[in-house]
Amino acid sequence: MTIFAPLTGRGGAVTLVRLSGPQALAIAVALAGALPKPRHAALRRLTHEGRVLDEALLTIFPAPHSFTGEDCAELSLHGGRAVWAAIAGALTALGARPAEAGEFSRRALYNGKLDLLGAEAMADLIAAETDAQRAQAVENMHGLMAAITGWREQLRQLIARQEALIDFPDEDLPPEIDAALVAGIARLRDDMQAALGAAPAAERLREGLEFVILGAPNAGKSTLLNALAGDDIAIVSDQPGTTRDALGVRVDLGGVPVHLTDTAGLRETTDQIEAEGVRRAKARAARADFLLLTAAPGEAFPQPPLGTPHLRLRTKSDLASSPGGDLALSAKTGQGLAALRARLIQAAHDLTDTKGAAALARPRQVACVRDAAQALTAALALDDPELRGEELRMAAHALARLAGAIGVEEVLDAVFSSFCIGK
Ligand SMILES: Nc1nc2c(ncn2[C@@H]2O[C@H](COP(=O)(O)OP(=O)(O)OP(=O)(O)O)[C@@H](O)[C@H]2O)c(=O)[nH]1
Ligand SMILES: [Mg+2]
Repeated sequence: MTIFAPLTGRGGAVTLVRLSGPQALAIAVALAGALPKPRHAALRRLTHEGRVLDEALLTIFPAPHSFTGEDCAELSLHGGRAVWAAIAGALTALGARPAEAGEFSRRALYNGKLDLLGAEAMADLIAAETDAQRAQAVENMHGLMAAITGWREQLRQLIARQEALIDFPDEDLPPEIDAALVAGIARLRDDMQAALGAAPAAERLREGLEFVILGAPNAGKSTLLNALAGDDIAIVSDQPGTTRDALGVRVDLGGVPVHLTDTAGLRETTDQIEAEGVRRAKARAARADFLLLTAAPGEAFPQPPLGTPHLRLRTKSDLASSPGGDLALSAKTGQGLAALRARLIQAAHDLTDTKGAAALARPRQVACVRDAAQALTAALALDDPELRGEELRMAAHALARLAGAIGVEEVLDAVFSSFCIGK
């Protein structure tokens, strides 16, 4: 079936429409007359049932040299609802139907124009809000598949060598060949472990980080949130216990998207609403990627949950200097704010740094690599060539699932449902 959809959003001066499928070129002829040379744009008057609908640039991409791998035609129409409605009506009358979300990409995948990892990365690229997210997604569009293809090739060779060994009777097994095989399996397993170690950083970058401001009532938490957001988000007052709800704002820290949350001041209280605020503050702190612990001069810092990276910020430094803490801040004079921002950017980078390892940014990808690495670890614990060969095949199976070479149907809906129409 031939499908069509606008590739551009509403409201622009131009609407770019793609038509893909077996009838794409015939429909283009019916609408525009003579076709231009492939991949050369030409101005055409679009007519249907004797009515002129628009004047548009037409470009054709005969199969297989198109995004979907099918015959495609693209029309750059004048923007606006009426033009789009007229063209969509004509295309439908000529036998095409509107594309579903992600349908172009799905066809590209079936036709070998796009691989599963590339499709996932493309979805991430379209969703990227900051520069570091964009960079990771662009790199993953080809880099991830290249890394996984390398692993699959190594594994294929290991399996071939293992199978060659199966034919040797036990007593004749050449020990140096077996040792080389074991070393090869261990190396591949270590590569995968490195990628798994970096995966939390890749996932954090894809999803954004959670930074939480924590401290006693009146420590200056809401003032700090407003200063970092550059906006008047949270109510500030000299009354302790002002903030009750956890209040979030998205900030871009050196290209990394960070959700920064202001919380209720931590204290024992009989006020039920405030107590709920304190409970929420602690819950946010427990799952934060990074904590900004605040304390006014002379007061104690809250205890961070074990293992959560944090900075201890001495607030209101214009009022009194006080020992302890990593950084002194004053919202009044601005002291320490630039230094704080630099430290937070550094923390955001550290938390999302994959250190050159393949950036497994989705739980699906992590699960497949974990299965493969586990199978290799199991293989290393086995001496029997047949049993070891079985584990190697399990690892190969996990990597094939990762690359979308098998089991692709199970994940397609999940991947493409996140696409918009026209992708
Ligand atoms: N002098 C001075 N006053 C500050 C500074 N930062 C905050 N304050 C004042 O301290 C008071 C409390 O500030 P908030 O930002 O509301 O404190 P909070 O930690 O959010 O307080 P709760 O929401 O009640 O937990 C307000 O009167 C602020 O104006 C600062 O750097 N210097
Ligand atoms: Mg507050």
